[in-house]
Amino acid sequence: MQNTVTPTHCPYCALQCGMNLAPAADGTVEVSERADFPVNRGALCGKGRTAPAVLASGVRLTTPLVRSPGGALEPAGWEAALDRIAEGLRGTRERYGADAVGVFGGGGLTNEKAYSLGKFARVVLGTSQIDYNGRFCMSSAAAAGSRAFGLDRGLPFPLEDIPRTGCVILVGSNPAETMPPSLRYFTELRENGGTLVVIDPRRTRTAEQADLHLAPRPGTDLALALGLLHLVVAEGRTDERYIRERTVGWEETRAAAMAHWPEYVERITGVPVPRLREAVRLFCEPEHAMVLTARGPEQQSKGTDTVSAWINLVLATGRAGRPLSGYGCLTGQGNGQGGREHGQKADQLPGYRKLTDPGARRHVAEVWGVDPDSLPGPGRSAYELLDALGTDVRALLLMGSNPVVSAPRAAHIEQRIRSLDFLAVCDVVLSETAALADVVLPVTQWAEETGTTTSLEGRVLLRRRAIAPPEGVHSDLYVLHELAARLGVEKGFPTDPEEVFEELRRASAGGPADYSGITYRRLAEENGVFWPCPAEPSADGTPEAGGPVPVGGGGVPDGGGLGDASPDTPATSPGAVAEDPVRTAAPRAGAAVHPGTPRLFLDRFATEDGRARFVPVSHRAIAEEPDEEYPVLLTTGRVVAQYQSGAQTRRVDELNAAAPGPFVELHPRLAERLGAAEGDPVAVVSRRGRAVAPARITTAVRPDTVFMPFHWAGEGRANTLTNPALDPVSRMPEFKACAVRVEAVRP
Ligand SMILES: Nc1nc2c(c(=O)[nH]1)N[C@H]1C(S)=C(S)[C@@H](COP(=O)(O)OP(=O)(O)OC[C@H]3O[C@@H](n4cnc5c(=O)[nH]c(N)nc54)[C@H](O)[C@@H]3O)O[C@H]1N2
Ligand SMILES: Nc1nc2c(c(=O)[nH]1)N[C@H]1C(S)=C(S)[C@@H](COP(=O)(O)OP(=O)(O)OC[C@H]3O[C@@H](n4cnc5c(=O)[nH]c(N)nc54)[C@H](O)[C@@H]3O)O[C@H]1N2
Ligand code: SF4
Ligand SMILES: [Mo]
Repeated sequence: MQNTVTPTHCPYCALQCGMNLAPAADGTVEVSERADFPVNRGALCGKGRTAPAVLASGVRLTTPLVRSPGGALEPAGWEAALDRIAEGLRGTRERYGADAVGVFGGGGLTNEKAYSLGKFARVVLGTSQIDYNGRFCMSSAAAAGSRAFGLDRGLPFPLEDIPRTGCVILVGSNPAETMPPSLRYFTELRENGGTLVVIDPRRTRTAEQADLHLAPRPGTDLALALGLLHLVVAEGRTDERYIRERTVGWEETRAAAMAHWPEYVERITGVPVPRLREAVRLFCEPEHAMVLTARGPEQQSKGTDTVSAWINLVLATGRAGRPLSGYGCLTGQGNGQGGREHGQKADQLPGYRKLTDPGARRHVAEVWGVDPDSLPGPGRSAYELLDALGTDVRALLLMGSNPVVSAPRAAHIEQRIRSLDFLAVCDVVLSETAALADVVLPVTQWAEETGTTTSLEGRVLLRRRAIAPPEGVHSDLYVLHELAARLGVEKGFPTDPEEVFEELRRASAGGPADYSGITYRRLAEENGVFWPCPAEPSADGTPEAGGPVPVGGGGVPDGGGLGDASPDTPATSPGAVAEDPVRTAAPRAGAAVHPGTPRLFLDRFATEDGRARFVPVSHRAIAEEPDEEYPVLLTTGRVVAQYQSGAQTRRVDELNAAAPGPFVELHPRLAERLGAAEGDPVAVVSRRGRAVAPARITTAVRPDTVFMPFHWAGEGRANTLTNPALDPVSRMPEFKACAVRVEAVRP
């Protein structure tokens, strides 16, 4: 493998750009263009291009660290560090019970890691207290998608459909900064005569490319979508036949929308009625159209209802489950899609199964070789879990997140983390959260290990190992294997990712996210495979995908449930593939393999009766409206050159040069009132705390709103300010809107 070029994928966002890696003289790797991967066709953003910088030994962790009696983190051997973790977890369980031990995962972990982490929590620790950072990401869209369509796959169609639709409404999404190579799809859409509508309180680099930009007040997308639906009805633009044949629940939804008059919606959102009408015209006139949401409308305490309102608009106009049309969510993290399917979520088992479903418990318990009754029930959501640290949950194993920077109300969460009896963190660098741990384990990174991710398209991809890790660094799978053994479970936690994947195939078989027909070999040959991809039984009844599904361990009950949906889970539109007019993955000649499912719902939705569900929703205010004391709205988000909590990208010189630190984006009118000039430090104060960062004065933001990126720790940490008010369904915190005041900082 050494000295050759290895085709693989970027370690960062959900676009999962293809890239080639070749070993470099300094022991790291060089990134080069991989033109054969269709999604990015060789293009990379600065983060992907510079990712190898984090492999360098001066930057990353290369030895375990254990906190000494004196209180400092000191280098230690693996055996001692693993023993210490096992002791910390076991001791807590013995004293306080299994649910006093928590696990926190991440949507950046590969499918194999996410799967093993969920299994480790339920089988080895016996705890219900596991959740992950994806709760902070796309959980509102996932909840709304599930309740409308019976299934949550972020994009039910590939990105390549975008240039051929007629209109895209992009709601609270800034791909120019967050997924630059994907902008091509929107540019091509416009070149082909389609239109782009962007809805964002800021005039972002994405909004600058739109035919129409609506800039609502943060937190009012629900009213905006209802106003558009009102106009659709009033202007007679509904698709009555589609509504009759493919949906249920229209009457109530229609009534709810009719209560949201355009003038009322203008008052709530600040978007003038003529611009609402223009958006409706652009969306309804072409034959095909799409709505895509990202974190703007989703990271709200009513994010689920907000996404439902957008889905209602798509359904009422007959756009879901039809070629070149539909609703999609642009998932964020590298494995944001797969990471939410295989069991690191509080309420979930692999294959996107429900932990409360007796049939799902039986199936997975059998694969795991355990008694279904031994599996714990659902636990707390991410914020609630972090909030319980030091009280109900006294020890934590954390893998793939940096909540000290990225959790809402971060000063409080930092204090909860500090109050733990025991904290173990696996990371590639010493993040702000790892720095608080009792034990830190240095783990391998993307270029040093093999594993699968599932991109925002629902395309399962193979990341391949290109170089050997430094001595003294092991994989997350090795960590789980060793800890399981120390806690009395000798088998079931292999360190070979392909072996884990083979078990994941069986565990997911028959579930909504069915991976049973996918193999590493197929992934290598086919540039990825879209799920669901069941292992279809051949004529003689033996399951036969790119290889038989091995039945070791518990096994799949008499080969059943593989091709067909199991009785306890809804069918996932098996007919869709045959209907697919523009299928990308064709079955290989002669082999009875399922081709994968690039496009979902073309025949039927994944609900019991095959129809989509309208969900009647009404506008409600954000959890914390501005008042005299806190008169301004704060919203938060991203810049192109930093990634998430910045744990990785703040260690890359080139990225720091481009985005050196936090800032507060504010309108000239607000700046003038404060007497703040460009670059002056300003303080942003909320009921949770105070953050200070230089002013960036721009007319791109609404005068009633300030914006801060959340990539930094310390004084400029945006999450010191954010409000952990949770969505009642998805448990998503309100990252995108809270009340603040802005003050000039005098030296
Ligand atoms: N450079 C970079 N790229 C990334 C990441 C990163 O950290 N850095 N993270 C990855 C991940 S995990 C994710 S989830 C994605 C996120 O990708 P995006 O969702 O595109 O990113 P955000 O900047 O969080 O939010 C998008 C936009 O929402 C707007 N917004 C704020 N409040 C509201 C509101 O109330 N309504 C509406 N309609 N819009 C609002 C913001 O102004 C912002 O421009 O990016 C991925 N890609
Ligand atoms: N104010 C505000 N806050 C937000 C958001 C917002 O828009 N506004 N967005 C939210 C969203 S969408 C997200 S996704 C979260 C993300 O926030 P975090 O969960 O903090 O995400 P990362 O910074 O990517 O943290 C990943 C950590 O895992 C490490 N890591 C990377 N790969 C691996 C691996 O394979 N194994 C292990 N063990 N560790 C690894 C990295 O070095 C890093 O320390 O932030 C949320 N917080
Ligand atoms: S857009 Fe995302 S996947 Fe592509 S290179 Fe940038 S960070 Fe990596
Ligand atoms: Mo995210």
